[in-house]
Amino acid sequence: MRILILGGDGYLGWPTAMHLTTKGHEVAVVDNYLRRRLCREVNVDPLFEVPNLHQRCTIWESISGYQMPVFIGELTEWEFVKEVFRSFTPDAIVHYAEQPSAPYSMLNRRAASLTLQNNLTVTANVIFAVREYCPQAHSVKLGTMGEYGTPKIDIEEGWLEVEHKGRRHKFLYPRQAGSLYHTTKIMDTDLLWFYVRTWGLRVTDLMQGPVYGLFTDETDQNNRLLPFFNYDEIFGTVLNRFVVQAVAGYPLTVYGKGGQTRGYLNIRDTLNCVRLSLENPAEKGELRIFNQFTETFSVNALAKKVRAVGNSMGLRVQIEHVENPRIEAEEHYYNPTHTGLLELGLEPHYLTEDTLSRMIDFVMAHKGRIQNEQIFRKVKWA
Ligand code: USQ
Repeated sequence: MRILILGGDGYLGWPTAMHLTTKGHEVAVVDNYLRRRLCREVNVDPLFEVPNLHQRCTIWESISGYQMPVFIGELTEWEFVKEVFRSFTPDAIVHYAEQPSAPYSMLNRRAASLTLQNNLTVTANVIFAVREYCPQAHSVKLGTMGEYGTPKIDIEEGWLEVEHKGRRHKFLYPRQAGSLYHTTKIMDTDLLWFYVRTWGLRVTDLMQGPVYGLFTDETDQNNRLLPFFNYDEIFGTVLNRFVVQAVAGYPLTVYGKGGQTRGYLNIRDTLNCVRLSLENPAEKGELRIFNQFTETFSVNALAKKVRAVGNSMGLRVQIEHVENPRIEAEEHYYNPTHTGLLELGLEPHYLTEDTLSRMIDFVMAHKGRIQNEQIFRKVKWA
C-alpha cells in the first residue's frame, strides 16, 4: 500500500513509518515540527537529541534501502495539503498530526486555541483531501481512550447499544474527556463520523491509551533512529517519566491518590495495531473503532513496578504522592473492552521486568542530560 503518515516526525509517527516500510509498504512522511517548536516554547528538551526528519530518512535509507518522501509544511493550510495529496496519492492515511499533550492544552488560552485550531483543522483538511484526491483511501486516525473518561459502566469499543422506552439504537459510546486536548479528539471523532455518514469515507479511529517505551526492531539498528523521549510534565507520558525519575533519584510523582487507571501499551504494539488496522481496512461508509491498549494499571501500580525493578538494579527509588495538578477521578471503576485488535492478530508485548530494566539501563546512559526542573512544573487544570 501507499501510506501517507501525517505527523511522521512524532514519538509514534517516526517509528510507525520505519515499521511499515519493512512490511512492504511505500511510505511518505509529513510534519511541521510542531512538537519540536512547542518543546522549545515551553523550555523542555527530550532526553537526547534526534536528527530532523530529512536526516532520519537518510539514515534509515542507508540502513534499510527504503526511501521515504518527506513533506515539511502546515497541514492546516489547504495549499500544502493539496500539494502533498497530489504528489503522493495514498491508499491509506495515518493521521497522527495533532498537538498531543493534555497538559499543554491546559496551559493558557493561547495553547488551548492552538490545540483546537491545529487538531480540528488538520482533521477537516484530511477529510476534504481524501474526498477530493483519494475517496477510496482508508484513514486511520489516532484517537484516545481519554475520549471516554472514567464512566461508572464498562467501556465498549466505540459504540453503545441503547434501549430507551422500549426502542433500541446504536450510538457512539458517551464521551466525557478530562482535558481540552482529549476533547479535541472527541470533536475529531464527531467530524469523522459525520463525513463517514455523509460521504461514505472509510475510517478507523484508534482509541489509544498512554504509550511507553522507545525501542522497536527498527530503532534497534541505530540509536539515531530512536523516537523523541520526553520526560517533562508536558510532553512525557507517565511511565516514561517514572523511569527517568527513578534514574535521576527524583521521587516518582504519583498525582494524588494514584488510583487513576488507564489502558497502557508498549510502543511496539502501537506500530502493530496501526499496521493491522491498515492491512484490514474499514468498509466504505464505516467508522470502525478499536480500543488500543494491552493492559490496565493504576498509577500506583506503575510506580511500584518501577520502584521494584529500579531497586533491583541498585537505584534507591522513592514514591511521593504529590498534589494532583489535574482534575480527574483518583479512584474509579475502569473496565474497557479491547478485543478488536486482538482479533486482528495483535500479539501484545506486556510490561515485564525485562522491558523496564532495558529502559532504565538506557536512561542511565543518558543520566547527565536529565534536568530535574523539567520534571514537575504543576500545570494546573483549575
Ligand atoms: N500521572 C501521574 N504522574 C505523572 C504523570 C501522570 O500520576 O507524573 C497520571 C495522570 O494524572 C493520569 C495518568 O497518569 O491520570 C496518565 O497520564 P499521562 O500524562 O501519561 O497521559 P495523558 O495526559 O492522559 O495523555 C497521554 C498522551 C496522549 C494520549 C493519552 C491516552 O500524552 O496523547 O492520548 O495518553 S489516555 O490517557 O488513555 O487518554
